[in-house]
Amino acid sequence: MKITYSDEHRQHFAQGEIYGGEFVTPFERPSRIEYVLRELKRRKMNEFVAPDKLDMRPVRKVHDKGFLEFLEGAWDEWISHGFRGEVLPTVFPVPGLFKKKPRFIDGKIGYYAISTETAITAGTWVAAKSSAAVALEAQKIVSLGERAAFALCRPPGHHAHHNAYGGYCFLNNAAIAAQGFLDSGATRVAILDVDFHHGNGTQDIFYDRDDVLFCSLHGAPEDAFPHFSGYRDEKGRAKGEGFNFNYPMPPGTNYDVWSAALENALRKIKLFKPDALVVSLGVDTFEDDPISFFKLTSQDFKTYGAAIAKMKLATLFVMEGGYAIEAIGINTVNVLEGFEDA
Ligand code: OKP
Ligand code: ZN
Repeated sequence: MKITYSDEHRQHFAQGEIYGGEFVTPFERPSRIEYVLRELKRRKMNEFVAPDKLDMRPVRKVHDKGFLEFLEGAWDEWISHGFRGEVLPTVFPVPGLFKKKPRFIDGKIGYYAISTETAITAGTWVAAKSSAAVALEAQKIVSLGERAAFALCRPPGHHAHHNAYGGYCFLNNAAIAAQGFLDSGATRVAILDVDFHHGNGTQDIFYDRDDVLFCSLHGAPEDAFPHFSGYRDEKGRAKGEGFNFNYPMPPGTNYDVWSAALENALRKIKLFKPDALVVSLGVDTFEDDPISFFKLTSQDFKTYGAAIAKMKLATLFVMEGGYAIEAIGINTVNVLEGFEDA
């Protein structure tokens, strides 16, 4: 299958994140992508496509205008105050006090951020746009008739809300691609999020809508980031009610349990009769992932790639998380190979 990719992802290379009270190198780092590229090439998956310049129309449909302006201008505004580090939040609105957008940059960061591990740097906006362009290019390839494509996105996207960033995500690549499918003539699009973390941003963006079905398998919010969403009773709102399905699972979850949830989600997707399927492909469900707690083996990735293929849908894989650096390539390409060989 064709793989869309841009090396502009390297423009986003934050130096630090707060983890366990320490300032450490972010788990989400440029080398992740190098490992995926290396493994793709090793297995002769060589059909790389560079993206066109980002079409902002689908981006504006899924993200808030003020939010996009904030992301675009945050770095310049930050340094204009003489700040010398990376853009990090220091304040957050507590429930009940979430009223107005502040004027000063510190306040605005807290207004738009969901969490502290995600620094904005000089190149973040360029990289975030390139990641969305990579997703949209792959969407176009599938809309034009290919059975599947892989968008090698970085930074990831599924934690980015309509109007908020965090969890290493700025623009919601999977949501933008789903919108791209609709704008290219699809009537219904399903998004299957197999990243270890709840796709809170994607859920937020489509929560009121019945044209995009969202299913997410993830670590239960009691124990796992992003902590405040991903419960089973979040089913959608208004017209969107019944078009959102969460599968939270506890620490230690292995493939037996995980694949039963996958089968259930695939059944919902089948009943929805989508014109296209977007897979938010995070491989942080891996047993050796340093920040996650599921127990999938490398072989399991191949098995579920084949299960997704059995849906016989036009399928777009969008890269999300995965932090066991050396295994990311193997696990990601196992999904794609399992899909292609099915
Ligand atoms: C992004 B993706 C703070 C922990 C924050 C953030 C993880 C973001 C994962 N104590 N960890 O879904 O892989
Ligand atoms: Zn994740």
